[in-house]
Amino acid sequence: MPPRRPPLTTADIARIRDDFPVLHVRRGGKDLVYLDNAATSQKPRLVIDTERHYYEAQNANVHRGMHYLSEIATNAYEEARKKVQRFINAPLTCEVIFTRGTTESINLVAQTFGRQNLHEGDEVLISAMEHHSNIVPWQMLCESCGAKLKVIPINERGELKMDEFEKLISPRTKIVSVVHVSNALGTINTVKEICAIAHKHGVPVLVDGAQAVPHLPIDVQDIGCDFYAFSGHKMCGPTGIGVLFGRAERLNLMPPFMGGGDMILSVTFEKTTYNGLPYKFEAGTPNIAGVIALGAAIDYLDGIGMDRIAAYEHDLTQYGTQVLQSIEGVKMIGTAREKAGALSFVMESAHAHDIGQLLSDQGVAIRAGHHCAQPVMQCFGVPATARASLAFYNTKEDLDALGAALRKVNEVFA
Ligand code: C6P
Repeated sequence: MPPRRPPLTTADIARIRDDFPVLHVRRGGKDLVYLDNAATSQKPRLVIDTERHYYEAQNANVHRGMHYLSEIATNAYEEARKKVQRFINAPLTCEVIFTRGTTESINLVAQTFGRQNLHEGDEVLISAMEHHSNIVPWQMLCESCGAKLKVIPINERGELKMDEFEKLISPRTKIVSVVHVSNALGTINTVKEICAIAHKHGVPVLVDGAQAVPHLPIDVQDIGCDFYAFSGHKMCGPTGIGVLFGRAERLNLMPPFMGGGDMILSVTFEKTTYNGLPYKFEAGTPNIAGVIALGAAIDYLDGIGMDRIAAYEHDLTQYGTQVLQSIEGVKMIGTAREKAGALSFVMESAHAHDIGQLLSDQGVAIRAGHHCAQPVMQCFGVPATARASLAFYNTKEDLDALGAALRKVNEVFA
C-alpha cells in the first residue's frame, strides 16, 4: 500500500487550477466561476496536449497497419485501456470496452445482453432517480420484446427505498440497472449492497457511474457489479469517449453490438466469425485520440489521488449546502445523507431558468432544467431545478460567488 497522502490544501488547489486554461476565461473582469461539472468537466493542459500530440506525432489507425506510426498509436491506445483497468480495478484488460460514453455503454448492454436474455413478461428493474440514458434504452428494449420496466421508489430525501428494492425483484427480473451517483440529486447509492441483494436472486447489475467515476475512487471488484458505465468528458477527458466495464464471463456470452471492421475474425458471404474481447464490441475505427487522452486524464487524476479528491469535494459539498441554505427562499432538492457535489435547488422568487440566466450574467455557470432526469423532477413536483455541480478545482470562493449571485436573484425578483 502506498503511504496516504495529506489532504489537498488551498495552495494545492491554486496550483491545480493553473492546469486548466478554461478556468481563467474572464467574465465581467473576473475569472469565470464554473459550477456545471456534472454536465462536463473542464480539461487540464495534460489532456489537451496529449490529444494534440497524438495528431501531431502519432496519428495512424490502430490494430491495422504494420508501419511505425500505427504501432505507436496502437501501443498508446492499448496502454490507455490498461490505465482504465487499473483505475477502476477491473480484473482483466479485455473487460474494458471503449464506447462513445455512458449512453452508448448502456445501450450496448440493453441491445446485446437485453435482446439475448429478455422475453415477453420479463422485467428490468431501474430506479426513480435514473438519468434518461438509463431509462430510455431499457424502455426501447421492453417495447421490442414485451418485457416490463419496474422502478425502485425514492424517499423525500432522494434516497432509494432499499426495503422496497428487494421486494421488487421477481423470478422474471433479468437485470437491475441503477445509477451510482444521481446527477439531479447528488445521492450516492449503496451499489455494493444493491449488487449483493440482486446477486442473491441471481440477477446481474449494471451501474451507471457517469457521476461517480469523476468524484470517488471506484473499484468494480469491490462493488461486485456485472457492468459499469462511464464517460470520459466528465472526468477531465475529451468528449466522445467512454467506457463499459463488463465481466468477461458475461461479455463472452453476449452477441456483438455493431458489425464492421476490427470486430471480426473472418468474413465470408456465408458466415462471419467474431473477434474476442474487447474488440468484439469495438466495431470500426475508434476514437483513438479520445482514448489516449482519456488515459492522460486518468494519469492526471491519479497524480492528485481519487481519495484526496473525494475528501476535498466532500467538504466543498457541505460548504456549498450551507451557502445555499443561507439564502432566503432556497429549497434543496435532494438531501440524501450520502451525497456527492451535485447541489440541486429551487427558489421561491424565480424559475430555475431565470436563476441560470441571472447567474450567467454574473459570471457563474450552473445548469438549469430537468437535467435529463424528468421522472426525478416529477417525484419532487418541480418542473426544473437549478444545479451547481462541483469538481476538485472548485473553491469555497466559487461557492461564495454563487451565494452572492443568488442574493442578487432575490433582489431582482423581489
Ligand atoms: N448527465 C448532466 O448534466 P453521456 O451524455 O453519455 O456522457 O452521459 C449520460 C449520463 C448518464 N448518466 C448520468 C448519471 C449522467 O449524469 C449523464 C449525463 C449530464 O447531468 C448531461 S445530461
